[in-house]
Amino acid sequence: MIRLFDTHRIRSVRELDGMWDFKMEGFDKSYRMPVPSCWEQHPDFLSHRGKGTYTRSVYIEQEGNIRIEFKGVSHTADMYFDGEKIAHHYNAFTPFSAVVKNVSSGSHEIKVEVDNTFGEHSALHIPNDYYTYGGITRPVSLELVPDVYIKNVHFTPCMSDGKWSAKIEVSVCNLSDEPVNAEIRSTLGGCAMSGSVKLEGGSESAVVFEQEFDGVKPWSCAEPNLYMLNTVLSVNGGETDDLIERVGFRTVEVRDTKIYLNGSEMYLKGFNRHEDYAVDGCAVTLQHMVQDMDMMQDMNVNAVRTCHYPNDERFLDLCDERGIMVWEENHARGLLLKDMQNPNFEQQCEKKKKEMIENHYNHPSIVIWGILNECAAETEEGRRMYAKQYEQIRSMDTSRPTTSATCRHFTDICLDLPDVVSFNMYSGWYKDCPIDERNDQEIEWIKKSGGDNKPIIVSELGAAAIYGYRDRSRCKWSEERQADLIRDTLEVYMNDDRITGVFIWQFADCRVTEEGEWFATRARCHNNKGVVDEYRRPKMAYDTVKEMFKKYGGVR
Ligand code: ADA
Repeated sequence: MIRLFDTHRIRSVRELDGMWDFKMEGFDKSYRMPVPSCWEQHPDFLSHRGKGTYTRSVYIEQEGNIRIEFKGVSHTADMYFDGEKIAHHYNAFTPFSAVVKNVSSGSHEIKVEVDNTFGEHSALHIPNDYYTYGGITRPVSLELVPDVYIKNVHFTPCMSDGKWSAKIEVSVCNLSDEPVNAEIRSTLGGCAMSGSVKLEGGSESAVVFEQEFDGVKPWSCAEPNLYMLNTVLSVNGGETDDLIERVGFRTVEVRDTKIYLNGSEMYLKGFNRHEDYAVDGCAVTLQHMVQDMDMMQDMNVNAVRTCHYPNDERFLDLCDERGIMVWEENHARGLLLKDMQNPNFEQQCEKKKKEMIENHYNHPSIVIWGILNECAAETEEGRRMYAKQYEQIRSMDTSRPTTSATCRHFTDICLDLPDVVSFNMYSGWYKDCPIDERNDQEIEWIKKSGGDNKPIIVSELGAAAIYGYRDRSRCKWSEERQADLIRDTLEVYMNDDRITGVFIWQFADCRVTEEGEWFATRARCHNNKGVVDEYRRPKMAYDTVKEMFKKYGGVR
């Protein structure tokens, strides 16, 4: 399943999930590997960094253009169709696609060379406090597209004078060499919008609708109303293509030190969640995504942070359906200036942000875009890159605020750049200091360092515990101490009117790399700060969070 709803009725779509042929560089054996999955699930590749090749055949019934889309390949892919290279893509967490024109009917071969090695070629996937898996880790689809097809549809809701309206941008591609006139018709609820566009051969263009919508209900945490936005493209009077998006009417505003959803002040309370599940690796199945969502909602969350990368769209679809606000984050974690000076860094970040926003733009649940978690915000060169990245986001989307989680306490020189200031703080864990005193110091510093009169989010707080380790001394690493620290920390942050949200680090234990010496502070080569372990077995802190998040509501 690619999304939690059908995105086409006219366009032919075939999902290519299933068993593919597989070979791993340096291994003589031939394998059959499930797609999507991580190759680490196979006994031969438990911790393997290398290059694997996936192949399968596809039968094309009628001659025409095909579009192959990968929702995620970890972490670099080279795609071939009948032996010809048709795409190269870096990064596990954003989708990519390729179009092949005039494919003959009959059997054809798709080959994907996948690389999860570390090195200068990879500025974002590096040894880290999470694991970079290998494989085709998210769903794959094959579409038959006409010469003139819909590339994407972006929906931007707006509330003015008590009335909902929206800007709808329909981007269209012309694969043929001949100019074409295309008719576009979009429908949402009982409203229909029509327009036409002339496309020169080999060009792209867009049709933009600005429309008021009477009688629609807003998307909110309490009532996440969603609408199907159905766009049909016609040529010479015949309907030839379509794209169905699912959207919501909601506004996100930052005013002074607060965040407002549809004009109501919000207090975001939730978890940081890595895409990592014991046996799935990062290829988290839909049922495990739903289990995660059910458990987080059982703990009374209203928000989730996709640390530290764009998530699988099916999880974002779940957030849309459940009224869970999302801080979606471009891929980067804990990069020092030397890492940010990798010659590939800036172009890899720029491309990933573009892919993240282009593909996830319509999710009403995404209420804030994040970048560069704990990167070199204390340096002038780092500041230049932060500023450039915020500028890129704003050039693509002015409907959502921006932020970045810092740990460069008292030295960060970028707090004036985002709309929302966020900081990671582990008072009582990494530093044995009074939580309230440390919080006062942090906020006073933020206000004097460019963050004054901005919303403040505590983007990470928490402590580690080994599942099943109980100790009456309540020592560190026991479940008791983790529960105590989370309770004491939330008591401070959720009672501080200067703070407008908290994200606990983290929902579930996740695997980390042995490289980079993470092993020394990560027992089991896992980050053990989950309130559930990697098999989603609750620790004592589960009930603490459930109690605390119930005690303090999401809307002040
Ligand atoms: C940082 C980082 C997280 C995780 C956390 C921890 O704040 O952003 O990814 O590494 O620390 O567990 O220490």
